Amino acid sequence: MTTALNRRTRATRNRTVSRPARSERKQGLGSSRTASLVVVANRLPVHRVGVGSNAHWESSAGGLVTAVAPVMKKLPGVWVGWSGNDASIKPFIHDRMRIRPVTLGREEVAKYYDGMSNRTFWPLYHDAIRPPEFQREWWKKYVAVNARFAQAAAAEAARGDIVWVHDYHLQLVPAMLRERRPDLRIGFFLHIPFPPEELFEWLPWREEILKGLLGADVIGFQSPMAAQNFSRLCRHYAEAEGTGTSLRYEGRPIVNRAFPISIDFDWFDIRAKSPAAREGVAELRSRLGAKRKILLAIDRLDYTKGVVRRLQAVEELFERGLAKAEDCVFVQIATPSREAVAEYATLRDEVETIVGRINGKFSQPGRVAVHYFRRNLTREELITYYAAADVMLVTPLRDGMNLVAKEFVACRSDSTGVLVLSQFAGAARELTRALTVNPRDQDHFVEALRTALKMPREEARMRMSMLRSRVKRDDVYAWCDDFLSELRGTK
Ligand code: ADQ
Repeated sequence: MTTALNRRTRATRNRTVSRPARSERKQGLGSSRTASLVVVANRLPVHRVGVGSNAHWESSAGGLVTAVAPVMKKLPGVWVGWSGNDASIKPFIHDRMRIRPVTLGREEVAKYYDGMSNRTFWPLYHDAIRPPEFQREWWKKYVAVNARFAQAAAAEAARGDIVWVHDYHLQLVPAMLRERRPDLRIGFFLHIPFPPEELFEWLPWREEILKGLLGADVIGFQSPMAAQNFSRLCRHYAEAEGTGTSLRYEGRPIVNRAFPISIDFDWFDIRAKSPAAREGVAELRSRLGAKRKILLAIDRLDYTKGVVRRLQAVEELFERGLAKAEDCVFVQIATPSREAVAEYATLRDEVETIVGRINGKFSQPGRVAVHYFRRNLTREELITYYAAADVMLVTPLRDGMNLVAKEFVACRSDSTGVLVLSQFAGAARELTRALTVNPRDQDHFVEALRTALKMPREEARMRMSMLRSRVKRDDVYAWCDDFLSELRGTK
């Protein structure tokens, strides 16, 4: 009943942005029609698989795609992004979405993506967990590539359309797009944290970045703290005026506030309850050892996710005899990520060394202490793991939100399972019934693991059902609706 109602509500919401006729797409036409949506993101929501006549496009996994793709399927529009290789590809339709590829050459990928995006912005915006690097050559390419994305978006958008730019790769696009197309409503959403003044000030191009973002009408962050950091910096470096959540810049009003991203709760919930998923869970549990408690972690293999600290806490748990391989197993699933960047290769070696060390010390015949899988899983496999685990460890050192925490909650339809969550994940602000930890405080971390493993069933159930109500209510559709209605000015 509730699900049917939700679907109806969503269908109504989604009708507010409808696809224009093909002929209307040309710039300058369609002033009386409902505005369409153009999403601009570094990557396309699809990737090429197979070779020769078997080659085709498939939908991709990952934070942004997971969040926006379900909405885009119901809000027909255009997605502008890089295809992931240097081939020049014509626009095409995939799963009812128009795809407009942006071509990047090898040198551009090395400087704009591996360099400026992943070795400057990524570490700088994540508390400088690794030292950010600043190179003028990377910056030049970042500017040039941002201009190409802005040009592609300008060409795709009809008069008065809504353009939604995503993430740290494209922070100059809002202002570049406004310069070309002042008729558009432009939104920007940052999926990662926005740093405090004392870190952001390191950036040699700090004013350019702030002014680039200020080209948007609505600037969304994962947390109020990020929005406040931005606001303070804009007043200081860009001569903007205003408060924590609304600014004035060059005579225009700008909304800058938190829009915490979420997941398609019902999608996970329905699949996790299916007979196929239940069978998968039973099989997985019997393979891992029917009576063993399963501790689970699923992340991109990234230094912000705290994989090493987590393994050290698990190691101590075994070392102090608080858990034994006979009755407890830790499963770490890690998606390979950014392997062209040196820090990521080093991290992989470090993780593999610790896993080997723990297993060398604590595994028993037929009872491996840590199962480590460095690979991509299908959504169905992920759901099986989420639904089978007793304790889920989501313990990043810093994370904009973390969708894994919310996916786990959505997969626990019987309200079992305990979530251990880092206070430095954006999700901790909403998921207050999780056991929160400071992942750098190992005593506290080990204690939280012990508490999670021993938590009485009733307490776990009470906590999980509150977590589920929260994620169900504030799902990805609510997030999208909130952002887009703010952008349309209909809030
Ligand atoms: P990410 O850093 O990529 O995203 P996260 O929010 O955890 O992080 O999303 C990861 C997604 O990848 C999840 O949907 C998860 O299911 C999937 N995934 C993880 N491991 C996988 C595996 N082995 N196989 C298949 N799928 C896997 C960025 C920010 C986050 C923010 C999101 C969305 O860093 O803080 O939550 O964007 O805004």
